[in-house]
Amino acid sequence: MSSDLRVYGSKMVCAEGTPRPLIMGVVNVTPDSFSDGGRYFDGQQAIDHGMQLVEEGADILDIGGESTRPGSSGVDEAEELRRVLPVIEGLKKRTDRPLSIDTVKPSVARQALERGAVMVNDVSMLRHDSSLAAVAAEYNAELVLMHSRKTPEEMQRDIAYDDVVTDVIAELGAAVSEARAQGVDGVKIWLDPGIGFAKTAAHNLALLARLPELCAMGHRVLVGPSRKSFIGQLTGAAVDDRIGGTAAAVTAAILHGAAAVRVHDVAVMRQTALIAAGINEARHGSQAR
Ligand code: PMM
Repeated sequence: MSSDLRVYGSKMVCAEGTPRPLIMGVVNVTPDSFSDGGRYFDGQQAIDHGMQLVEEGADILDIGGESTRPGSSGVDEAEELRRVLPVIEGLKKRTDRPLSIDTVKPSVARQALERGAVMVNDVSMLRHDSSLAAVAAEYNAELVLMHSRKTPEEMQRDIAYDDVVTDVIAELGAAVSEARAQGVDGVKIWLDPGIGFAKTAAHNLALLARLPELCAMGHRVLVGPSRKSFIGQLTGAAVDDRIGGTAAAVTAAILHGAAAVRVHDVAVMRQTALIAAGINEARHGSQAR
């Protein structure tokens, strides 16, 4: 299986040659992440967890050392590096699956790319430090620009949009221009609506319902609804019990054009994604007749 997402992601081609969305498995090396905080804080546990996700069918592993849970404050660079680098090195030895680094810091991205990561996942959409784009360009890495406002500590306060979908598209558009100006090739850019980042439940639902408008920007779209609060708000389910709600959101995202989903429960979401992709294909097939 190729670790080159230009081939693997852009044409959405799986090993069997069938178009299908990609599954990004989450490897959080943090004591306090939203849904799995502390579980894989130890480096070896995080590596083993990543390998478990590969066995379950993850196409990409996203490794993060800084929690983005609403209300959380950041970690310093040295601590973030201490958390993620051994995990990237360990996973790189054990799998050829593409590795993504979930960071807002250019220095962390650089060190991760040096050790073989091929994707940078920036939840600040270049607002934290726009030179992150130059680092991605230098390594010819994939770059995820995820929509958010403010910092995780403050993002759920005073949330206001004129129209959440048009505002998210405009703000992502500005980030794309910045990334391009810093040398990132357009085909390397992925967009993410940032489910749960400066959004109410209604905003998240609107973004999922109108995802085709975001897809029309011409970049591959990644969506990360996994276990998030809006599922709890709609269903009353506790964070560990949101697999059904996550599957529904994954289905909606894929039916509406997502090229990849970022999830914790890889085996179940892979099955979910394959059914949604099959329905997409059937729809296109029936249009052709
Ligand atoms: N969500 C979280 C962290 N990183 N990255 C992208 N691209 N999209 C997301 O939705 C996203 C992300 C927070 O979720 P977690 O703490 O449960 O991993």
